[in-house]
Amino acid sequence: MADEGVTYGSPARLWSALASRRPPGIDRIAWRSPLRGPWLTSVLGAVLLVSMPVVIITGLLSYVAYGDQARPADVGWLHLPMFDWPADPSWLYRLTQGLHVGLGLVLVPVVLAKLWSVVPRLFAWPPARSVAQVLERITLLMLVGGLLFEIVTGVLNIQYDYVFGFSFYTAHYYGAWVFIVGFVSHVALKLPVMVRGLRSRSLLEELRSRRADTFPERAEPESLVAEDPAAPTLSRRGLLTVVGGGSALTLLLTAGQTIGGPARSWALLLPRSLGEGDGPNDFPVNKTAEAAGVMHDATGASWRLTLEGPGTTVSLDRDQLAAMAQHTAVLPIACVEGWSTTQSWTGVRLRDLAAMVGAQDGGAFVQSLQEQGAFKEASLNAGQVDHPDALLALVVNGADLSPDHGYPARIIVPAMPGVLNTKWVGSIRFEEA
Ligand SMILES: Nc1nc2c(c(=O)[nH]1)N[C@H]1C(S)=C(S)[C@@H](COP(=O)(O)O)O[C@H]1N2
Ligand SMILES: [Mo]
Repeated sequence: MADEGVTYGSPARLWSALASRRPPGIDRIAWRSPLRGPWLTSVLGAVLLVSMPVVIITGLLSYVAYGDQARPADVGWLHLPMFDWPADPSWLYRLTQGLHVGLGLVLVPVVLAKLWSVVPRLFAWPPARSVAQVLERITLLMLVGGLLFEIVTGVLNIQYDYVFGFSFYTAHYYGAWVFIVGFVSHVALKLPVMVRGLRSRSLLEELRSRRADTFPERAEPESLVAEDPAAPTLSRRGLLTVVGGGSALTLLLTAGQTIGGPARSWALLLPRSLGEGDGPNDFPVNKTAEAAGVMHDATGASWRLTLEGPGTTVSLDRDQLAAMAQHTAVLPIACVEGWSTTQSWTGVRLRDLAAMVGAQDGGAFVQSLQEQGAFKEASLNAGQVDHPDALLALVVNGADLSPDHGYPARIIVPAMPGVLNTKWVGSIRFEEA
């Protein structure tokens, strides 16, 4: 229908109708930084282009490493080509998950700077000029919305236990795919623009330039360059230094948990890395025995380990376990939340326990004395049961496990996500191959 001479019949008319309906005040928002421009955006984009795939791939690998515990379990065609997560090298999950969380955090300042560099686009009017542009904007919404959602859920997950009303895993997994679609589309659409932007100036020269010789980039129609630039308050070098400094500070505040020792107290962004326990048991605790509701008498002299196999069931007390062949291995606990700790564990090989009940080459299902909570049980794959360093540990660093670290016995398997290293083990069912 006609309205001020405009009909909405064809896309072209829709765009021009949009153009004439500017929201009041939108012209008055002035983006005047002389630093904004295609070169700056391209530099930040290039950093994200090489680093984001690492965050994406290590995140998806973590989903694979969870194996049968992967959550959400039922993701339809988003289910990954699953493979059995290996038990070698022992630092594998520590590396992949450390990269995922560490790089994810370190890139936050770069992401914020990139968003700042393109923010005038958000307020551009008309919001769309063509069908192609509408589609592009949808991918941008997926890119930015998905990424901010992943940052918020990821950061909250390493700070607090279960602050969500929904499952972290489910939210972070679906959010990841929204982001991935946005990321891949954005790269496909913008790669040539980025390459052109990078070529428009010399990085070395920018890194040498001071505020006094900071001028806006060459303005082209529809470019990010301010029409009415203000005087610079910072050089491009200064801006990149602030962003890089922000990333370096983030690294400092997270890496302490991996470096260990006194550096652990700097790890403000990974607060669970702060040590608890005494002497040989002085290393991070994910959940204390008290919080898990594992009562003292259940783990006392009456404790028995139940082993189930294809034909038999065996019950052992702690002295009987301690009388079996003991094996020592130096292995990390690497938590999905990004912290890790490497200790020397001693106990019985899982494959020896499997052999006791006539099981060979199969996986295992471990149950804790803990009655509530998502981590009270875990499935291990065949390679994880069979590895010579895969243990039911009784001892850590030469001393009995403390109650908080899983006394009377806990699982410890190389390269396995921390969450599957079940504490306060009550029973293990060994499956047939
Ligand atoms: N029964 C039980 N086992 C558990 C957990 C738990 O909550 N309950 N937490 C898991 C998680 S998430 C991690 S990272 C490791 C941490 O082991 P630690 O507390 O000895 O450092 O234990 C795992 N084993
Ligand atoms: Mo964990």
